[in-house]
Amino acid sequence: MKAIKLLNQMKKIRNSVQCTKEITPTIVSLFSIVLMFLGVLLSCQSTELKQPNILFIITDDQDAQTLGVYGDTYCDTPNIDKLAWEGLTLTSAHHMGAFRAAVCTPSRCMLMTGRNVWETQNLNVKWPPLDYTHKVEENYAKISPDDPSYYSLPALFKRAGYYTFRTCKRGNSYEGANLLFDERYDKTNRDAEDENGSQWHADKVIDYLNRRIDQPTDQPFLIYLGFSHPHDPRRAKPALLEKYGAINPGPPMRPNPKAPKLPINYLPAHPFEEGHPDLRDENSVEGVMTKRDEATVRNERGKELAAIEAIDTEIGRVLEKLEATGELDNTYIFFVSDHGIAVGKHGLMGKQNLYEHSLKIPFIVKGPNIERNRKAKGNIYLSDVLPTLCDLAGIYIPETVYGKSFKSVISGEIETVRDVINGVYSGGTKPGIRSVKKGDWKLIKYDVMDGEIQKTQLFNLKDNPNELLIEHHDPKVIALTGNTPKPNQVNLADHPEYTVKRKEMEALLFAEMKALNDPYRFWDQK
Ligand SMILES: [Ca+2]
Repeated sequence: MKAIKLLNQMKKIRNSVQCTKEITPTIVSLFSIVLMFLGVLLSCQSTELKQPNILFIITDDQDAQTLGVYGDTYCDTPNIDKLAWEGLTLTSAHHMGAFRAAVCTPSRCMLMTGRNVWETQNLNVKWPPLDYTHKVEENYAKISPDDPSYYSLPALFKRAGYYTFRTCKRGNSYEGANLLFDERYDKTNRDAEDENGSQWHADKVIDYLNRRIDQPTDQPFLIYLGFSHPHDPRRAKPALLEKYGAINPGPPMRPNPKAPKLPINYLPAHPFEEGHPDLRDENSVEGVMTKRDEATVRNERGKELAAIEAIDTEIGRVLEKLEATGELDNTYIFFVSDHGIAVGKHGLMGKQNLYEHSLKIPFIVKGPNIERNRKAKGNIYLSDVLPTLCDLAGIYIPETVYGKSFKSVISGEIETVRDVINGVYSGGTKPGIRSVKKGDWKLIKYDVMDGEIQKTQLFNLKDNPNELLIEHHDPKVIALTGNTPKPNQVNLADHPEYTVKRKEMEALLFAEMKALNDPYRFWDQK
């Protein structure tokens, strides 16, 4: 704005100077040079002011450690690796938790509203009817500022002039927000073939980008591209299954040497009932059911990586098309998952726990002015995404938001947006599981099965990043994982030298539960 004012003032001066005629031609041309310089300055500024596009890619149930940038080298993900190489990877990103078994639902509600887990309890999470026809303007006309969806991601971006596009699985999300995307597609695709696999969602985005090529427009876009894999059933094409030593659905009779090795925090069973009997994800996953033997877990991990590589291929197709639009340089590209997943870690198969593999998410962002190949902690939640996207697009951040913009982490000014990270699982017996992290320390508490199970775990994540337990020291487990834990790689909650640390973390957890309006209390919280 300042540059525009200055330019106008200069033009006025030049006009008045040219009118006086006594001024020499040299002075007039000097003014012209200054004007030219200001014009260049202004055009640079207007490029910077152009609203950026957002391509937000989200996978379903993905442990961050499946990706090379987080340390696992099994899975071939050249396109995701390239995003990480060209952008920023957050090493401490979380989904915060869930109060229902379908962890996806609160996770996606937090993403769409910027609210914390407990604040998403009364949102409209109905599934769209099978005969649903999308009429965005009618849907938008029905909402008022009293409706939470008025401040949801698609509504905020629609009001800011964006074209908002969504393709994702059916259900398990905030329907109030889904109703407000300009364009929406819903299909849960977990099969191997293209039409019922990850390709279907990529095709929808590619169709849209082709339209932008055919009919160029200045309208910025927000594309929400949600894949339904690697959530089970993890069905993949034969060539990919072969590559990762897996069969579909499994389990095989014996371990395939080509299958990914067991994770070092693998256990044949969780040491205690974690509080959700008959949970689908722990008992009914295709090809696994209640089995946790080496052949079954390695086969399932092979299927998981095959599904992730299939997603990576589709991301590559989308990015190639985005480049063809000529809009790649003005697009922020995010790659995240809705939460993590165990797939054999700690004897668990699902995400209904608060170990790092399930609480943390992969989080990569690449875009205008983001430094290449950088890692930062971030200490973020999915609730921070909405305010951050608003911040990047110059949209006001609504007061209903709990999350914080981490634009300053993206720009490299700061390393983290908060010191303390909470975790909630309250989808089974109550109150359930809670965790709190600060610095290197993490406390997890279980109060489940009507008080039958009351457990506390204390980990130093710097010394014990995989949250190994005494059960991981069992020679039979060591023989399977090939990993001999260090003596201090155990639950430290009952070790006398950590009594003070435990007390401190217990107090912190209680304070955080109160601050989050957690409706439950644990057996020892007064
Ligand atoms: Ca999920």
